[in-house]
Amino acid sequence: MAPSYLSIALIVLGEAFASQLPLFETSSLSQTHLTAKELISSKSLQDRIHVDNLLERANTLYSIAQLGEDEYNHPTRVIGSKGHLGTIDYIYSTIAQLGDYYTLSNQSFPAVVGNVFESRLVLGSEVPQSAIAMSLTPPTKKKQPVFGPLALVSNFGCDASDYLDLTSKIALISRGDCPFGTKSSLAGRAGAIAAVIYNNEKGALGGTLGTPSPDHIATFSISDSDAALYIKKLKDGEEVQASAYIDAIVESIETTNIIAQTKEGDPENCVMLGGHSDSVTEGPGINDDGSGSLTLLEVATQLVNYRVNNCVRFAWWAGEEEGLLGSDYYVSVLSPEENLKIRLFMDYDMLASPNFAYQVYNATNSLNPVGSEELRDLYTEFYTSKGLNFTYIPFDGRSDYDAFIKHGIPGGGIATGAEGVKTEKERQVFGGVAGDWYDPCYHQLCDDVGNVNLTAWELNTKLVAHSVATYARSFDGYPKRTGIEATAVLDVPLSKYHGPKLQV
Ligand code: DTR
Ligand code: ZN
Ligand code: ZN
Repeated sequence: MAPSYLSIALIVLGEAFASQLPLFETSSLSQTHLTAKELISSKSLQDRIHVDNLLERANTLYSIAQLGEDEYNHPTRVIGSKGHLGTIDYIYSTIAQLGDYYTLSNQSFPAVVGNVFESRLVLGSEVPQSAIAMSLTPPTKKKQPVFGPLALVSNFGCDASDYLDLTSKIALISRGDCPFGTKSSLAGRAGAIAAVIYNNEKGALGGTLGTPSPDHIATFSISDSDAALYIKKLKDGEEVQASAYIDAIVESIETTNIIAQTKEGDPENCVMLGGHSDSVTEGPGINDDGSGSLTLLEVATQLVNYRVNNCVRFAWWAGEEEGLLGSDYYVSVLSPEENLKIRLFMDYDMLASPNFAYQVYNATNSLNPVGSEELRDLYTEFYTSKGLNFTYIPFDGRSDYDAFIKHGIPGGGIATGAEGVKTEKERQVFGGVAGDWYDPCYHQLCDDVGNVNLTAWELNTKLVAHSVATYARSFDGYPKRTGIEATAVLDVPLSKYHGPKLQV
């Protein structure tokens, strides 16, 4: 039998042999060229991961972030910017150039974005240094300073009964018990012209008002210490004059998730992974989350050399920094049937922090969708097999796994740290600098190509390749899906975070 028939016959014998066969080119048969691909294997895919390719992609992404300079005066890939549009184009075209291995789609959705151009708060005769205009805050009236007496709101300001008539006053409200947006709305309904939310924990606050409301008013946050003097004065019956000024815009824009799914592989049993394509306004986001997005791109590029038994679905989310907008939207429009096809979701957000720790989401099946624990253990076994340490981090609602685990889909992921501080013990096992942030350039202009640790990035990309290959090859032994109900209980109060910004 001519070799070409033999080789084709061998291919159709199925996986039992094909995975042991070397790659071979068959001779033409009735003009059909069959190139037999080996079945995906973790080691083989990992061996195709090289840091030079990642670094080249990082340089490309930085150049794309520079497209945002004319509008923002610095590189950025924030949603709505030319830097983000360029990122989406780069991802889409890279996958499209791989031929017809993937079904490629873009999912557009409406996203609310805010920008604070200028703000100033004066309490009495002081300018509190901790004052921050909250994300998605509306401007003060006519974008001009407003003046009025400060009024202390009772309790946590979570009920209308906590508010007296605040007409022409500036509300001073404690953090706690309900989202910042609720406080702003209630203050607005009581007639306040601005609101100041003070921290009930030590330190400055920050945060977002979340989904805009017509009742929202211009809202600042300040630290507990900056508020203390004025709380005392007001409780002592003294009058405190204040002024607030915010020039801001809140608007709805269309933005786009990119989804790429292998055409091969069981479409009823998909392994899904994601990273976010956007950065914050402040900088190019090469680590956050260029590292995750580019890792996905590189793994997707190398995966085309293999056959898969289960489908692999890559997602690049838009609007993560605004509050997980893209992954929230994606999960919200999944039908129950489509939801059940996703066997697990792996979140890859910040894989290369310069002062890294190898961090694994500490999911447990008792608190999270069944299967989250098995995914967690895949990560920890990988690090251990390399003689490496790792630490656990909580499911705190700060990244794109949130919508998945809240809708019954097993989730997990790895990270290398953001504004958390590296401990001495972590320095001993990971190196770096104790007492510094894991990523000292987190959400800053300096999150550029020099802000990635290449050793951590290459290793974590090999781990991502391992996670893809493992499940693309087989779900044997992995828990079946049990339903789409929310079975996740986050390690922190449910509403404290939803995305990188605090909302409570
Ligand atoms: N990557 C961050 C969000 C994030 C996810 N997990 C953590 C843990 C600690 C701090 C931040 C985060 C971002 O997109 O800003
Ligand atoms: Zn991120
Ligand atoms: Zn971020």
